[in-house]
Amino acid sequence: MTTKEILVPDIGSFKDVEIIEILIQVGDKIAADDSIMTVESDKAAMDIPAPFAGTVTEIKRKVGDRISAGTPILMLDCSGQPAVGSRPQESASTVVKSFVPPSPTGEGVNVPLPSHPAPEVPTHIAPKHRPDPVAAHVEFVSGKLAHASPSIRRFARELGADLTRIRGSGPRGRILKADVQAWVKGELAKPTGEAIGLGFPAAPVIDFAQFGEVESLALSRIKKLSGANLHRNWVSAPHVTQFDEADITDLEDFRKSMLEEAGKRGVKLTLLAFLMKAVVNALRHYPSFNASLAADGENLVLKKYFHVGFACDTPDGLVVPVIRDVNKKDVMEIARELAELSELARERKLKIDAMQGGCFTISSLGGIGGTAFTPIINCPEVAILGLSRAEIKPVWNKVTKAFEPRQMLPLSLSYDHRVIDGADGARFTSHLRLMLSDVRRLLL
Ligand code: CAO
Repeated sequence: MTTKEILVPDIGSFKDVEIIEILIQVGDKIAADDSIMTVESDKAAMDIPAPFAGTVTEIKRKVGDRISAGTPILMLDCSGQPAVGSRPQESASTVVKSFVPPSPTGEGVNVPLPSHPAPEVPTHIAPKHRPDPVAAHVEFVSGKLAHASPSIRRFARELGADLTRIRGSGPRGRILKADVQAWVKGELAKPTGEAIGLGFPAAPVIDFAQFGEVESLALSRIKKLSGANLHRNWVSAPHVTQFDEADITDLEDFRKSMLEEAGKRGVKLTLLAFLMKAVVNALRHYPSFNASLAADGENLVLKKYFHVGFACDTPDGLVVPVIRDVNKKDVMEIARELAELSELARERKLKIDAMQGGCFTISSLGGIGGTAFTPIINCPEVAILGLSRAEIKPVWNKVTKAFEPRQMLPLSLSYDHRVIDGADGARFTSHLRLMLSDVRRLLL
């Protein structure tokens, strides 16, 4: 066994520099010029390459130690290596790459290229290894500087990882090998939503703990699923939200007058049940709202059935049960089904088919509060109706020429502008206003 002690080669002005990373382990078989460790001065990082091939038998230094030219760093078993000793250690080529530490506010800001001294390159470096004075030490993409040692840059390059998108967990935010590996794993695990070619810049990875105490809470399965769908729907369908108000004073009087009778039949007669009927009436008048874009993007599939979904808030997140054939059911039956499906949803007993086949969705936040919101279309449906809290407001009566207190229900209709024009959006909510202002019309 021919064991050689490896000393730090002449590294120019790099004296008493700190080892920031050891890139090999005892037992590793390394080739000549493989990086052994990375050292860092206050203005540059540098990889120390192996002068010959061999097997590492001992590592004499650890991360944090300070070294200069001549410091023993490694024992290398060079048995069976033809080139052993054929190349003086002093002539080992050294790849020098400097970095510029990221500015504390550098993210997303168009940072100008820093003017800093060219790295001091040992004179014995072979020309092919001489780094470009700027390009080799700075990853400069999208105005962000990455702080990583040359070996990590090489590693990232091999994996096709963009260092500017990786947050370093090392000292002063330096990117470590583990950061690159974690980033690549994260990228591979991402849903393939990027298939629709949106080309968003990645959101910055922020360590919130640096600002104060934090706690990590896993998202529920429903939240993860609905989140991905909501995101896709929001970006793939051009949304427009039409706001309106419906006078439900008479409807509410009627509903309240029926509460006792409904109660005797075991039904909680809610406003939402009437809204379902009013929506189906409007869908009949405006068939493009009861439609989906065909996959070819060239046709509209008009539906002759009227299945209406309703957003239901559960402890695990949002689900959308669907009431089938609303046109064939009376308000009592709808109210009963609303209650049954909501209960099943909250007990996590809703079957998949109870959430399929919807033509249109109603999202009611009226029981909670708010004046208006922009609901996200439940694609492939083309419209969704949001309901906010009904309030008594002064409304001008043209006949009596006086303000009257009326109960007004805020409507927020989001629609897919690829399918529905703004004029039809306004017509649809006007139709709903008409239906809701005179409950008798729902019978027609
Ligand atoms: N204005 C004023 N009061 C309203 C109202 C409105 N628009 N809508 C409901 N209310 C009242 C009800 O009359 C009821 O009052 P009482 O208890 O005095 O009878 C109370 O608010 C509670 O109603 P509710 O919300 O339990 O019942 P509902 O039939 O109106 O709604 C359901 C059922 C399932 C839609 C609802 O429970 C729910 O989950 N809403 C949240 C939906 C949601 O999260 N949407 C957001 C989706 S986008 O993220």
